[in-house]
Amino acid sequence: MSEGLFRLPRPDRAEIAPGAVHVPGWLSPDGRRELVAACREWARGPVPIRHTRLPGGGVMSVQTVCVGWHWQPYRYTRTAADVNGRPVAAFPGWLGELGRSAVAAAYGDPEAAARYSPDTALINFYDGSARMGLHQDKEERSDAPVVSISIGDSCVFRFGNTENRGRPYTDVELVSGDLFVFGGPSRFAYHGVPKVLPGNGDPAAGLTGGRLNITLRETGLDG
Ligand code: MD3
Ligand code: FE
Repeated sequence: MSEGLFRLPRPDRAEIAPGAVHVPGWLSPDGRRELVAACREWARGPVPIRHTRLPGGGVMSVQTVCVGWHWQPYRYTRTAADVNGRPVAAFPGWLGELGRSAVAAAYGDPEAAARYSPDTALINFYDGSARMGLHQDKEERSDAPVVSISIGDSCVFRFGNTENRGRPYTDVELVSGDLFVFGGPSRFAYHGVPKVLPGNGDPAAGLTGGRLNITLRETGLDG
């Protein structure tokens, strides 16, 4: 049987912009299942997953839980003053290893991989109607890459420019298991998730509905 008859070809690796590399299907089914299980534990506590409150009084449609450092608009802290005041879960060594293997896969650069030392993970859960508007991530004091892993329902990911929320931007479909690494000139680009695509989730990974995204970052903060 020729799988080419039944599956659209997906490239091994695609550089969407300088330093922005998409690696379709990077995380194995077992890796997805284990990562979903870890995220479920973090979602329970010590700081439960929540809809982040915005300073203007709104709440994000996405639900987020943090590991290593707690992000709230627009800073990182060790304790979650906006949730329950507790210290966030420690950033485990295996998650740093996952980040280094992701950088190696995206860039094919063993030295860039070896020096990557993420100290925070933001875990975002999208139900079918959640979205994330175009924004930049600027709270980190490091220009190290951001590693993003998607599991569950697919989405439209919008990758913009570093100047403003407008065009030009590129829309990319992210599927369960896909890796995206944003470094170099792409590190401070605007980006967002305008749409989750229903009904093509990943039950084998333990997600019957919705989309999970895990981003690893270096905060550049100490202590
Ligand atoms: C490009 N999350 O948590 S991941 C976020 O799918 C966030 O949940 C989206 O944007 C999500 O801040 C997009 C891809 C991503 C994450 C961080 C980036 C792309 C990025 C930082 C700089 C440039
Ligand atoms: Fe972001």
